[in-house]
Amino acid sequence: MISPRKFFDILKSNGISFFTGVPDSLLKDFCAYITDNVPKKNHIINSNEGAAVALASGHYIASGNPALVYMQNSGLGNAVNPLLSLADPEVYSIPLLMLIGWRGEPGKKDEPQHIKQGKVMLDILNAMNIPYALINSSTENIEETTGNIFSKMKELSCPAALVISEGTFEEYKLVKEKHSDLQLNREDAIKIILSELSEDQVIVSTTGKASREVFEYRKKNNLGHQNDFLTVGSMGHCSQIALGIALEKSNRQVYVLDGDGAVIMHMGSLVILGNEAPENYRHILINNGAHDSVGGQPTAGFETDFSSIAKACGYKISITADTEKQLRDGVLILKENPGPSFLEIRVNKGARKDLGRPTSSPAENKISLMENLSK
Ligand SMILES: Cc1ncc(C[n+]2csc(CCOP(=O)(O)OP(=O)(O)O)c2C)c(N)n1
Repeated sequence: MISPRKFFDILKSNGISFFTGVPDSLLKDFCAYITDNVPKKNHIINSNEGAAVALASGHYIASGNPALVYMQNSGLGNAVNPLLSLADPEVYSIPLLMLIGWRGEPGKKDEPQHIKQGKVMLDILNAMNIPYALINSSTENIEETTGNIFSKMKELSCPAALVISEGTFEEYKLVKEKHSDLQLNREDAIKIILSELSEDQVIVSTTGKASREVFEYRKKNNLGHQNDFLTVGSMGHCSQIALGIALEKSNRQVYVLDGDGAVIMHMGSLVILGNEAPENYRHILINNGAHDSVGGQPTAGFETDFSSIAKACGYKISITADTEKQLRDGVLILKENPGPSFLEIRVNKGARKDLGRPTSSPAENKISLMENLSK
């Protein structure tokens, strides 16, 4: 194992002083270390991994210094376009170092959404001609391994990567942790929303703990999972999955339970939703100002006026709530009025330690919802 501080010092000795990316649970201790120890202007938690590659490119163009871009391997898909059409040696030839958390590493137990990504990740890097090195808890010569990758990155003036296995970093607890003092947390909000809705309303929930909490609520109340689509992967896309359902099934109210990190990741979707304007569409944003599911790193969620954005995009109703009463009243307004409507509920970050995971597979989840929708 390596301490986040030691790894940070290795990067620093190789000239890295600018950091950007999207957090990952395997990198959470390193992300926490840089949040505490890098000035805010030199560490930007970005909307998505492609934006982070572009920001790192701009940084290099202006400073001549490569930046570090951290991400979960799920984010490689978001980054492929700017990696190949901006930073690639056959285009602008921009050196940058990616730190990629290897979820779904073959031979290790992981969730269904990570298995395929984990299996093909090195092939994707190979296909893009991106030099990389693997680092895990028993790598002894991290300094040398990192130094070699830096040399290749500089020599070829190209993106390069360090692929990080689970358990590589020692624990680091964020000192500058921001705590909000709101009434509810995400799971409280989910319970309240679901308890206010009737049986036939379709729920599409976002990536991370929100979907696990929806699953647990249904299980605990013996309600079955046939009304829910749990978006276990494809972060930022649950609102478009819901749009696809809402446009086809205009007789069903469709509720999206979204996260601030996810909405920020693909915010362009709000423009499309406002333009398509399906009356049966209700978008609920559970804003905890954090990437709670992967370590609680801050988002710009509490600094963003989402309800004004939704209104400007064309949503017919846009409400904010901070308390249980405001949330219940808000859900009632959504239920009784034509959409598309938007409700933002601000909550504290954090989740139960014993939160479970869906016990049925994504494919089973899809089939039971499809059967239900076809009735
Ligand atoms: C493209 C992509 N990048 C990163 C991740 C890792 N990831 C999973 S959940 C999550 C945080 C989501 O934050 P938010 O939407 O605010 O929901 P919260 O976890 O706070 O409930 C992240 C970064 C991912 N699954 N996919």
